[in-house]
Amino acid sequence: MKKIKICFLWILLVAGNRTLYAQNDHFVSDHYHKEEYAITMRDGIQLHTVVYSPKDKTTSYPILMQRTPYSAGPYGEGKMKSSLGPSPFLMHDGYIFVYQDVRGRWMSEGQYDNMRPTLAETNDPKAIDESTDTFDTIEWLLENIEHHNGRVGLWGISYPGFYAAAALPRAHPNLVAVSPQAPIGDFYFDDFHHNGAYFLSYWIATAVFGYQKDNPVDTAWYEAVDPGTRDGYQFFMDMGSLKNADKYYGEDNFFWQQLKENPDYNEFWQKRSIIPHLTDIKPAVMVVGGWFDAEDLYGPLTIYKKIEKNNPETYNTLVMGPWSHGDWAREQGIQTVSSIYFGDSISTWYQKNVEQVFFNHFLKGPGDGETGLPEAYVFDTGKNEWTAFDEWPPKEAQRMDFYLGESKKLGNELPSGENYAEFVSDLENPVPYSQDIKLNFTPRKYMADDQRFAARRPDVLVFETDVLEEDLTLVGEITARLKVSTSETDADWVVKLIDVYPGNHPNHPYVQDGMDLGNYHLKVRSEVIRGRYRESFSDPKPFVPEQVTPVDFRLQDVYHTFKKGHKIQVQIQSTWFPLIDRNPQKYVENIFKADDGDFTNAVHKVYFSQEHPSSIEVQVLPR
Ligand code: PG9
Repeated sequence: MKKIKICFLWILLVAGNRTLYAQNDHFVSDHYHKEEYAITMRDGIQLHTVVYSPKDKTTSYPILMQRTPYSAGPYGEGKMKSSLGPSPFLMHDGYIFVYQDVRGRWMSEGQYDNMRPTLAETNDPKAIDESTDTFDTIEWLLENIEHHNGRVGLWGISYPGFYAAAALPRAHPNLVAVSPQAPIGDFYFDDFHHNGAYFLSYWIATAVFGYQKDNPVDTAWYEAVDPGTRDGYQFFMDMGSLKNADKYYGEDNFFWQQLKENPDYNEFWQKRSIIPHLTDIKPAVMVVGGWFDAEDLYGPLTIYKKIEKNNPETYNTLVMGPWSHGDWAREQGIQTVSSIYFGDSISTWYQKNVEQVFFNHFLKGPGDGETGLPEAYVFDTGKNEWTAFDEWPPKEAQRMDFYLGESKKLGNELPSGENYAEFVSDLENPVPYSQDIKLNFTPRKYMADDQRFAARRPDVLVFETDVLEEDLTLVGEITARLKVSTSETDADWVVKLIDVYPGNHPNHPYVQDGMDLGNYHLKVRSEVIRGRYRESFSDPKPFVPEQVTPVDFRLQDVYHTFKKGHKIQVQIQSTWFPLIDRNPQKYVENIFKADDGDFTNAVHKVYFSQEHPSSIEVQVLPR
């Protein structure tokens, strides 16, 4: 395990890179020639494909492709794909860049399918999935594009990250390097649901994307349909039950219909997960994600771990940085999420020292496993430094349990005596997920927001350690093990793990207006479970009123040092609005179809006694 700091040398280089980025538009026109093709798949469907080839024909180049539902262009001349274009390092290096509208999207023919299920073995030569479409595209490119060196790479962020991962099963032999970045792994645990709770904030994305071929992806939904307010909290409160959302969606918005008709983790969602198919992987893989990625955090971590488990011989690496969704692909000097500053030029450093090294090695260089990159480059969001691990999570990690206790205490000892804390979960006054809730596309920056406002609400239970006398570093997965009861028959449970800064913590120049870092409550990790799924995501069960019930669930990995002088805090609540929809708290068959009259307040209890202990299980790195 090697620790590295981003040295100030990079400040100088970044200055250079900024002009590098500024050249993008002219650089593309000056150095790349653009062609558009309709490539025929094995079942006769044609996919719109845009190819940018270097004008310098004196040498050959690898192909680096991205498959996307967000339009491959035509875009204007001189402008390669906008926010998800390649880094300027790769652009200057010289590649044949390819962008493709996936089946059924934009200028490609065929029927779109959300997270198209990966084919089971079949003898049907015309059977298709995203892997066969990628295979057929690569075959055509190798046959018809000149000056390639026979090697193909594939990458993409978010949904395009899913298409990169979906090409891994039965990959084309010339596909030698794949980088799924913030990939969707499973729509039931990424983006739209978190442990069964519906991410209402995604509701807008569904409307905007629409998943119809001609839906203008850049039409701001709340400009197209007057919501009557810009206040996201108020808009969703006024909406009431999810079934009232129909008036904003067209009946033909099949994505919304899919969400409404499949509230449980049923076969519809299960067959769309890429996770079970990550076996017999041949290409080299580099998975990239952000610790504060509000959309796809399950995907990168689960895809990396599954490939590692199923394919020990495959080159498979992980990069997890202090980023929200897709930050690493954008050049920005200062890396902050909410008011937390992580460093300068972190994305530029990654693009030059990690991503460019990975692709050049496998697409231009020796192509063996000796890239010089570590198994896992992981950023400590407490110390603001990268660590190179030789496995993730690190094998030296040790389990530690933090028990909830009386007087709001959080400690490593099993509590004694009988005790619990209770609160009224008032659905007319749900706990906001942030203090800044706009009616926007999706809340991409909330995951490092200050949580003081929540800690001071009567419907948020707070437990915290004494001031730490030495640093404590958490790595890997976290498990919440709660003992709860409710006066009603359904409930959501939200757990937030928080780093409480000292009252005199110094500020930095990038603190958001009006914010002060003294006593900042940094949300290191948070997660929710819809209580009906506590035993199974496929088989929901109501609660028995007032019966003490275990609710265990996973919070995604972290790498965070709680420094000496800080405190570790756990917050527990049952609403998180409008990040997730409100649970009626009265058990109904399908919450997407609940009536407004089904919503009822409830008294919830969390127990922390010897007989019914509640705890947070973490993994710590020995000092
Ligand atoms: N994973 C993100 C997303 C998927 C579907 C709808 C809305 C957002 C993304 O691709 O950005």
